[in-house]
Amino acid sequence: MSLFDRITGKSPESQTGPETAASQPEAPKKGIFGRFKQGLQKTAQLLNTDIRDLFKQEGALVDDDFLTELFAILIRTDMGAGPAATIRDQVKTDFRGRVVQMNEVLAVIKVKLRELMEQPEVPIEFAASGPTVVMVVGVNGSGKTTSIAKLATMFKQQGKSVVLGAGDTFRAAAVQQLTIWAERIGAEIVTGATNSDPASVAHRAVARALETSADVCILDTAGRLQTQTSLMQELSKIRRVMTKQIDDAPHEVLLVLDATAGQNGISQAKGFSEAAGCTGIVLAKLDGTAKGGVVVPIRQQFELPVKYIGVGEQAEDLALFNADEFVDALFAEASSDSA
Ligand SMILES: Nc1nc2c(ncn2[C@@H]2O[C@H](COP(=O)(O)OP(=O)(O)OP(=O)(O)O)[C@@H](O)[C@H]2O)c(=O)[nH]1
Ligand SMILES: [Mg+2]
Repeated sequence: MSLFDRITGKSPESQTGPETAASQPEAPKKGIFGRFKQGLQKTAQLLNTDIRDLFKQEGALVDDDFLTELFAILIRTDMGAGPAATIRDQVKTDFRGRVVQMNEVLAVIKVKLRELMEQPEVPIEFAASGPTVVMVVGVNGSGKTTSIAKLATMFKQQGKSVVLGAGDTFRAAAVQQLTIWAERIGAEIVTGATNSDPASVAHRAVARALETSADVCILDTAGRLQTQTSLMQELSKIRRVMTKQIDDAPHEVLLVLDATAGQNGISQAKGFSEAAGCTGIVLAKLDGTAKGGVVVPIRQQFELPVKYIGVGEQAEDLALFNADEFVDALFAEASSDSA
């Protein structure tokens, strides 16, 4: 079984990556908690196994060693030293010198974690009239194109019509990747020649969305670093082109972050979010990491809500971020079936 199979519990037959396309049967739909659980399995495993190890059947004495060990476990989820210390200190305040059961400690950890990552659910905000224009940005390989496929799938499921713009004109393969997804999803796609101006693709994509009265227009962009000044300026040019056509476009600029990059990789994207005028975050690849705690520093460092999380490579592996469900999934046991 591949790593992916083990993470998702899906049989190879039920996988429908872009290459294997339309003839495959749809994978059974998971509820929202199921998706969180699936995506957070690795982090949940770390938390559950390691925290469980701290306890014997009769409970555990909350002493300095216990607190140090608990701190180390929390740090391993990449939540950062500050938040891990906050949680440890709460456990210390509540239980120091007492023998306690695991569930008592877990309850305190969960309450604190919820506080640390609290935010309301923030789905894409649709324009009052006309197409809603969404631009998707981020560093190379963070999961932009796949997240666009997932968002488009979600919109189609909501009965909306979607135009995709293949604004990553650097690589022919990037256009091809989005084209395959578009065919599979049933979305129209606007492309440009390799190395052509992405702003021109953006212009044509928005024009097409207006022409066809599409509900949503999503523009892919090439991966870039905040330090690449000319590439960052290119993003501004793309924005201007869109605004010329629709006053308040782009309505959303989503920054796609790679959860497997860990805390350092993510703090690099902070300047990016400001430079590109981002409105929200999509945290991709949470299923590939035990560092699901990284949502905590993201919530603390960015002035942006986490809108969606990516929990797999398939079109339906996207979930609206909900802090409470997220924390529950972090501590869900692998055996309990809540999908
Ligand atoms: N496991 C997992 N893999 C993901 C997820 N999102 C994207 N990927 C994989 O990550 C890799 C890169 O994804 P892309 O969507 O191509 O990333 P990108 O940001 O468009 O990359 P560039 O266009 O090269 O900058 C692909 O192999 C995707 O299948 C996710 O949520 N979970
Ligand atoms: Mg891409």
